[in-house]
Amino acid sequence: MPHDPVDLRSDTVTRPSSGMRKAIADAVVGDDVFLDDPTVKKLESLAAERTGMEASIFVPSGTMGNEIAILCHTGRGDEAIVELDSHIYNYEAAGPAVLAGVQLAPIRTERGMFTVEDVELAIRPDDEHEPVTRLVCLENTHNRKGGVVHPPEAIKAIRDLARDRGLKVHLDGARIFNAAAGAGVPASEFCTLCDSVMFCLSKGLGAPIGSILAGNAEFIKKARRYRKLLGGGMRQVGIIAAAGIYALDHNIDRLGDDHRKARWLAETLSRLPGLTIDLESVQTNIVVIDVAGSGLSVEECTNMLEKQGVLVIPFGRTTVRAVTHLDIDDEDIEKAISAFDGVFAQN
Ligand code: TLP
Repeated sequence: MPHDPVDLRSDTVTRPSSGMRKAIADAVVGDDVFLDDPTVKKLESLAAERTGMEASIFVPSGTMGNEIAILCHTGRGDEAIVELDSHIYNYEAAGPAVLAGVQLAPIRTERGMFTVEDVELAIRPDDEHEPVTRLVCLENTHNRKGGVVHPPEAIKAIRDLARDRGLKVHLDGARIFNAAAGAGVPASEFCTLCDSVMFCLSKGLGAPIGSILAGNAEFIKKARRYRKLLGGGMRQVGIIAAAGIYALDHNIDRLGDDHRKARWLAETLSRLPGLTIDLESVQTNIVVIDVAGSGLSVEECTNMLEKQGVLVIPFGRTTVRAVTHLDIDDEDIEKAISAFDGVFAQN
């Protein structure tokens, strides 16, 4: 029988473990749109506790969580400040424009976090010709910048300015528990600095579906209405929430191991001819590999690696991305290294 490929395309590819499947099978459920599902309620209160926020709501995806947050914090014609390489700006199908009627003001940064001065310069004056700046969106860890962690101090500086200027702060914390493991602090240290935070259960935490949006009780009440509007009100969804509870209980403490494997992979691959890796940015479970020096195109690289049983994704004109996660063990990393070796060593 052929072996499963070593799948490093994303930490979204994990499959529920047998323990998680048992939790799913045993879940007590009810109709969550009637607020009747005890397992969803349990997940939402556990997620609020872990983020240090007052309340939370279970949503089908990270994208929906981010978009609901933007809908809650803004009105038509407002502007939100985002990072140029952020998920919200690049990968949410222009949701803020389509759904909220909000214009995005992207700021280019080196590693994914703007300085206070960057934000200060982007805030619009009170002038009827201009949009009203209403929201600042942060991303931590920063996906396109290679999983970089921004410490709570960096967020606090921006939060202080935002408060001063009457702006809300939303954190796209799809991988906030990776950020927490990377910085060695609880996730709540990042989250409580913000007005809202979204995190994904379906990435490094290993659940098959689902994300959480957290904030104060008033914000979550509003979010519940927008979730309904977007078609995200789900029924006996305790069946999925049970996987989320399992993920929060079992799969957070092990994230450091994914980070160790990413570091090992990055350091080894960086020594191969034709590959360039910014090792400073490899702080969590993401490795961005620039293949320009190999003379091969990104497509040629991904195809050749696939033939050797290793999956990575194109991540830019000359870069591919490899992500470690709970279905990748040490042997998989060894296999990945030898596949890269096969493609690039004699290239
Ligand atoms: N990221 C996915 C792809 O969409 C790129 C991945 O494989 O990394 N915020 C951040 C920072 C994300 O990385 C993602 C997903 C999301 C939001 C959206 O989450 P989902 O996929 O649940 O909508």
